Amino acid sequence: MFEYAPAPESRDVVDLKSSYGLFINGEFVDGSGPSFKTVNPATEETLAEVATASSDDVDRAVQAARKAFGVWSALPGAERAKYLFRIARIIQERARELAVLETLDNGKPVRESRDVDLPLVAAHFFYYAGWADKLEYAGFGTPKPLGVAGQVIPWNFPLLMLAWKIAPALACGNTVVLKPAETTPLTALAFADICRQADLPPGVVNIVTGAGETGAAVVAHPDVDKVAFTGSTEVGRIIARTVADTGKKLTLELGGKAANIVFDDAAIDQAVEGIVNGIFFNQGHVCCAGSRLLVQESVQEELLAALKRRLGTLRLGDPLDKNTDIGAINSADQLAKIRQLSDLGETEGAERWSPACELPERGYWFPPTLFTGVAQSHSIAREEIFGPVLSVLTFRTPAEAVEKANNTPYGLSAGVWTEKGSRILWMADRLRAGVVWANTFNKFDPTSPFGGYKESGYGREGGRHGLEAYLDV
Ligand code: TXE
Repeated sequence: MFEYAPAPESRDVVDLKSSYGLFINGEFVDGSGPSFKTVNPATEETLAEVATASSDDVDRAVQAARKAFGVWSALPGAERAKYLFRIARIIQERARELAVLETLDNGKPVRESRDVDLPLVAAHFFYYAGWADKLEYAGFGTPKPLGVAGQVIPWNFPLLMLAWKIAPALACGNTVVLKPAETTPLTALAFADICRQADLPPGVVNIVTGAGETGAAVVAHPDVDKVAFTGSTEVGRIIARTVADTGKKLTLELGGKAANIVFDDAAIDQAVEGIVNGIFFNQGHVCCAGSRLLVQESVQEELLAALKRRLGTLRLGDPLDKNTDIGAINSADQLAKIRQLSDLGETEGAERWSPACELPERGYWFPPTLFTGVAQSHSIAREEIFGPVLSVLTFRTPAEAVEKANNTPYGLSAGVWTEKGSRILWMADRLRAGVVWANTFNKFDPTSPFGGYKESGYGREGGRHGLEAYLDV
């Protein structure tokens, strides 16, 4: 008889060093700031010591990028494409190692890093490689690269956010100084190694690790021409203020509080899968997560019963186990934020529910959680929790669904579940969100532009629109 046997992905595929330096001008070098530890959030074990780039180190990285810009931007697009295709192929070849490394540093289930993150990372390099020699056909007139791009990224999709930022920047002829998040620096450093393997000219990509101060030094550097940031709305505001006094170009991709809207004619089983994927994928550490479920009153009972049954089947635990659905919360700080907002949900009067679920003793964990009886004024309906916590609200009419969905300072994404095509179009027209998914959720593709309305930021990444962020046209 077949027995369910967990299949752990081996961490032996990763060659972890005990310490990592900065990647500047094609070399790994020491940082002059104090080093920091990056830990495995599922076990709290230290994975490695990582260098902190001081503002002098950032200056060296920017100067290297400036010097490389002359060479890189002068290459014919077809030559730049060759490097990007080579990088894409190496990513595919090293996908297993990179997926395990991502899971160790981030806590996400290896099934997700292997089947979602890594294929998308490679796809972005392939896609933008294809644009490098066709920019003059993109409808931008005579496109020119901007120069040195300073890019600061978060910890929820470390390598994928790097790909979103680096692939279009390089395709357009820019050079890059990128700062990964301090809790997930390892795959960015592995990417630095891939740049060397691909013989990318030195200085085209520079990786500077460290905390917010390092990011601030990148953003403020006078020789950076373009800033791209993904992260919290709070830091996005600080960056926007810094950049406002300069001639730099800026794209910001910030938080979200997306509504996943289920009408009474939707296929309930399908909607349940979409709701689960919408909020529990990547432990809910997703800017476009469907964190507010808006369900039509007449199907509320049926949908919630089916949803609770499904949540009971989710497996939380070892992220390296290929059967795990919910991994670890990325950091102690993020866990504290999720706990604080969830407790507030109860204090404010919503009803909390989680399936029976044993949490491992070590590491940072939070069970899949559902709040019913949520009012629009509740903090859990307004603030980005960025964890596996779903707030359920109800509506009666499509107009009320639109009003509630748009009642947020954010506007990154939304989902609509209905069998009626006309209703999908009617809703999509009225939802103030950069992406509207119909009968699906969290679907990403390098050909589609992604970005927000309102406090979710400005500018678009992905697709042809993503090129605009890195070109003077
Ligand atoms: O974000 P920060 P945190 C949201 C989410 C989460 C909250 C806090 O709600 O709970 O933000 O997460 C760098 N100048 N999102 O604290 O601080 C920092 O080192 C320049 C949504 O991790 O914004 C890291 O590399 N850079 C989001 C990056 O900014 C600075 C993804 C993001 O960190 C800086 C992540 C400064 N002054 C969090 N301060 C999304 N949109 O997907 C920090 N950084």
